[in-house]
Amino acid sequence: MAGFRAAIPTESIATLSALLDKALAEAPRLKSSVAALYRDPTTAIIAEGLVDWFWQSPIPSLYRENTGDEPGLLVEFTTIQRHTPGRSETRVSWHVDANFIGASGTQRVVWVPVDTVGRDAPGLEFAIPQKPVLKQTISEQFTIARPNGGVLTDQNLQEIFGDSYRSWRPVLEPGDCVMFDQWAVHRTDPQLDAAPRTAIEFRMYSLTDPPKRALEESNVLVSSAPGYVGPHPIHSATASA
Ligand SMILES: O=C(O)CCC(=O)C(=O)O
Repeated sequence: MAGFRAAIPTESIATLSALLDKALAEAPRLKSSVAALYRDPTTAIIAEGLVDWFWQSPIPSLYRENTGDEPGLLVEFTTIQRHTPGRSETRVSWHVDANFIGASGTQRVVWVPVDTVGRDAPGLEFAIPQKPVLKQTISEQFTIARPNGGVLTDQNLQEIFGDSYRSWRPVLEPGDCVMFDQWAVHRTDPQLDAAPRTAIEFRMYSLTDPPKRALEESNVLVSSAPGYVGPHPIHSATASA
């Protein structure tokens, strides 16, 4: 995983923050998928604005530089979260994103807060193993087939990693972001709750090494190029063949 300081210009963050405010004013919950906004005709324009914002931002280039591949956006799994002090429903315990975006493919998540996090408002906490851990171990231990849906406690983490993991709780200012893959073990920082914060996580996949899920399910919305939102192009190709 990697942190990027001042990766996104101030005026661009202001535009994003305004879009997120609009999205959350319309969404009935504090957590919302951009795909859900897209499917509702009354909020589709906000979702389109968020997808356009993504393609104009430096985030696709962060993906290219990190992976050497061309990115597509998993609109289906791009989610907005507003955390309000005292509310627990937007807190997520230890998990890996492979649980819902799938294990296969070159995937990257870029988590972008539009408020300062890590001092008063909760950001993310990562558990970084200090010894090599097989992807298979993480895949088996954090599986959605667990009774709690793959969301684990501190005790579960101890059982999996022992004492050999390090906690990383980055302080991020608006414009900073973190990038991680589907294997990164993380949660909402449980130690902070004094201020609200809004964040969006852009989940990207490789057009040349896509997750099986984006290929197999034609109802998963992606944006594989600026101006396009729909199923992964392989489905469009099949439909028009
Ligand atoms: O924004 C957060 O606090 C946690 C988000 C997260 O890790 C997730 O939705 O997978």
